[in-house]
Amino acid sequence: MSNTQSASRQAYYGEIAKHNLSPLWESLHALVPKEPRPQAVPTIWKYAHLRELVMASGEVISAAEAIRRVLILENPGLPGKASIASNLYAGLQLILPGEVAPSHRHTQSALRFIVEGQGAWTAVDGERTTMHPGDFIITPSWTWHDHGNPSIEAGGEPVVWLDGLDIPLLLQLDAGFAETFPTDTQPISRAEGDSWARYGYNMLPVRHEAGNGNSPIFNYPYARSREALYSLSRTGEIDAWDGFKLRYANPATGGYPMPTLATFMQLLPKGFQGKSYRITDSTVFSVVEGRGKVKIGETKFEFAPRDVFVAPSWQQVSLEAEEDAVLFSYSNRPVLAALGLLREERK
Ligand code: 1HN
Repeated sequence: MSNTQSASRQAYYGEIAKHNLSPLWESLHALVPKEPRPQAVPTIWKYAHLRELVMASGEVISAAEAIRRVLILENPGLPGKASIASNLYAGLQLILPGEVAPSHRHTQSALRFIVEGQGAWTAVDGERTTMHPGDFIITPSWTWHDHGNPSIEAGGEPVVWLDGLDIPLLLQLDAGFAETFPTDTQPISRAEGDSWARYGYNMLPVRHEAGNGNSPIFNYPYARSREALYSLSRTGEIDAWDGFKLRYANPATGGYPMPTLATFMQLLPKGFQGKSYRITDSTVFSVVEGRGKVKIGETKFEFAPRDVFVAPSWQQVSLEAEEDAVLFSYSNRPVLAALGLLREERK
């Protein structure tokens, strides 16, 4: 293209910009890529480096003042976006003995995955559940939720969990609403364990009617998930890509626990060398047990218990385990699946 041509094009672009117009042909390839080109980059957060910083947040601010005392895991490819991947939020939340994180609700769906400590509780729409490491807890869209931790005298200890939310998706959709409950803690109307008794045993209340797609179980205890995977590892066939992997389910529908977030747990037996796959759901992993390696795109990480790492959309992923390893993960798979956009390739 000659200089005069280029100059007259620039002048033209300047002219149309005044009328809120822009030339598609300059951005067509970026807007309609041949395949996903995520801005998020493969990243690991090593808990050995993070722990001290998370604990130090307890001296910087109280849970009451912070509302939620959380360090956001921000992808270096998405600076300032409070996102670990294009459509996913992740953070590490600390609650100290004697603290309460006050009750509120919002349209964002949230999951908690307990990383360290136990005995704290979360209340969701009238029922409390006690946290243990490896438990997966949900607070569906628009449910009241508050968290608390017993005092030191009552045996409380610092508790840290990974928060996973669909925040970037709801921002994109301009669908965020939030409200604060008038008191710090919400009234409790059902005994702890009520929802587990009704929905946790492959049985349902006789007149149960499927609701809005959110699971009626709100704590999926680690002991049960771990037992399922180890049982499978003794009797079932291993998957060459995933090891032994199960998806968490809404027991009333068989669907995902919440409409925007899928969750998984997998066991990679010692010596496992997984084949490479790629999939269009960006996935956040939290290491529960064991050490190993993960290759995401061209990047290789060593992982250890409590580390968090992210595999953005359509990056080749392969997993290896030096010792039995258990990984929790979450993704935006339900959204992609509902829109017919879930693609997977297994080599
Ligand atoms: C939230 O409500 C929690 O309830 C954690 O623990 C993290 C991040 C953004 C918006 C709401 C919680 C959050 C959040």
